[in-house]
Amino acid sequence: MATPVEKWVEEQARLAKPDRIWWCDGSEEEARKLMEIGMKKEKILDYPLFWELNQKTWPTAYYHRSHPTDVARTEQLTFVCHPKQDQAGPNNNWMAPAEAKEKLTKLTDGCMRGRTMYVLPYMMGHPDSPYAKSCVQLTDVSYVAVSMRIMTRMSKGVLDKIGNSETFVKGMHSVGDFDPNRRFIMHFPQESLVWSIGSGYGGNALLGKKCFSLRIASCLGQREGWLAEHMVVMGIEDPQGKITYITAAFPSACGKTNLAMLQSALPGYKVWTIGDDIAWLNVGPDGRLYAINPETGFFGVAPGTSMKTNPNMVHTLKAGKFYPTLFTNTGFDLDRMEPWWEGYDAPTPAKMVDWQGKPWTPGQEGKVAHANSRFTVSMYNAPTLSREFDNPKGVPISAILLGGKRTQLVPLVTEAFDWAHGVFLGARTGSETTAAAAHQVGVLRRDPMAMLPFCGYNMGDYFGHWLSIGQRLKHPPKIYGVNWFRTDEDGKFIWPGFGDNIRVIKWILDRVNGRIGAKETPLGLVPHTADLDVSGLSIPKDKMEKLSEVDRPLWQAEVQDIDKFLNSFGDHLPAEMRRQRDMLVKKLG
Ligand code: OXD
Ligand code: MN
Repeated sequence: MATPVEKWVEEQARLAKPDRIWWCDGSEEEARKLMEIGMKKEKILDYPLFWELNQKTWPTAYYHRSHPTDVARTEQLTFVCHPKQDQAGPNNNWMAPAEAKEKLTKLTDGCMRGRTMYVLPYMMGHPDSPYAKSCVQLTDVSYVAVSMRIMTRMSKGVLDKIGNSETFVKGMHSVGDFDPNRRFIMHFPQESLVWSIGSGYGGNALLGKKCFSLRIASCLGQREGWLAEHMVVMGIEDPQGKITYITAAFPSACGKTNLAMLQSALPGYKVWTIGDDIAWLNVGPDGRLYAINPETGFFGVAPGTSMKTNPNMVHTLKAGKFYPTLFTNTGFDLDRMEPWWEGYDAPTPAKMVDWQGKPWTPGQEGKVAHANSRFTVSMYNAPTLSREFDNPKGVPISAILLGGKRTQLVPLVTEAFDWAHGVFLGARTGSETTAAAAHQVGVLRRDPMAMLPFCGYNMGDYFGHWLSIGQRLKHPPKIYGVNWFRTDEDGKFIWPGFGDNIRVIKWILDRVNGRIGAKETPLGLVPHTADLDVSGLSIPKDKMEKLSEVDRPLWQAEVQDIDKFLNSFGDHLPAEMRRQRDMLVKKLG
């Protein structure tokens, strides 16, 4: 008798009509075969899917060039298909499930002709974790199959675990013909189904990542009483050897990956990495908040990654332990067969091809690497990997950092008065936009908890869900707003960022451990000047003060913009959020 997984795979194959079906087991041997196929035979683009890179300098690494129109998440083509539009909220594109399925069925009919359908059984979370979820993704491209091996725990064992159960997360993916007019990333939370067609880009195609672990999982979390968040998870070891765990949410390309494996500028402090993008947060039996990272890989932005900004990532990329490591849309040095990108420390190669395969010489206009070019690499390669990474229970969280990129207005670090105030602080967070999604760069958009593109349900209800989690926590983590990006009159960043961010984290650890006081402002608690360790930095006193300044008239204008955003959730916005807003207005005077 066919299992529910087998039945579903057969049904999808009847529609997509692949030439063959390949059940993947997640082994290295299989990944090597898939790479061979991608390099030689798989006719998906009019060039090979992979080139082998220099195995001496970049062991296990391969280069991939995407379709030129397929380089970032496409939020305008991403839909969440709840039965009612109201459930999706103003933060999501919505389509009625029946209409969405009709559209997708037409687009999928025969889309895998001449291709292989790869069946990828995988877990999000450690298989022994009570918080883990069993999933199956189908795809028609080896690039996605091997990427999923890096990013998730893929194995045959997942099929045994699912057995005769109907409860598994389904992902149907095809690159179709890459036509943006026939591209959709659709989510069906009621069925834990993601159906994505027309794109091979990570955020649109590795369905365990944003699509399941954030959009669908946030809906599951709302139902089951937990949170799926766009957060780094890390442990910070202090000079006494005590490790404190924190999470941190930032919108795409604000340096989450750098933060997750930061090389401390302060002696005696060390960062241990658990995750750089996604955290699942559960209330533990002891009333503390526990975090797991459901993923096993980094899908990080290459430009700007260097021995200066993130030495641990350079070591991770060169480690060559877990097979394979992929580079997508960077520059490509054909003489040395090496990847290269703007901001990398190695000298600029004299002759390269750019991310579109066109000859490129240093000094010429435009960048050799796409701004959103990426690496895909296993976390098991990371020298900073936490001992707790595979702990099925996760790690207890003492502080949550909520950030965005604001060149003005928002202080370097602010501690919320309490959990509910922290939820409001997160709700009003905004960021100047980046290249990880296809939209205008540099415009301010509100991005609560960095979840605007990823919350699979009405964000008004999401704030209510955060508040209800807070009520169940006996020992809630403290919540902090952080902003590394404030600039001076000349438009230069005041705070050095990168490894120096440990200074802000040290202040947070000192607060969490009750070692120091703080100064009250209308926005929350900020550091007393003497408590922020800036030894060895040369930031003038007036600039340091600017980092914690609250400009009341500017904030009054900011409140009007916050109001516009919060009001868009209508009566889904919890009364507590309005109360917090009124309190802020009163404090601003
Ligand atoms: C990512 C993103 O790729 O947030 O992590 O876009
Ligand atoms: Mn992300």
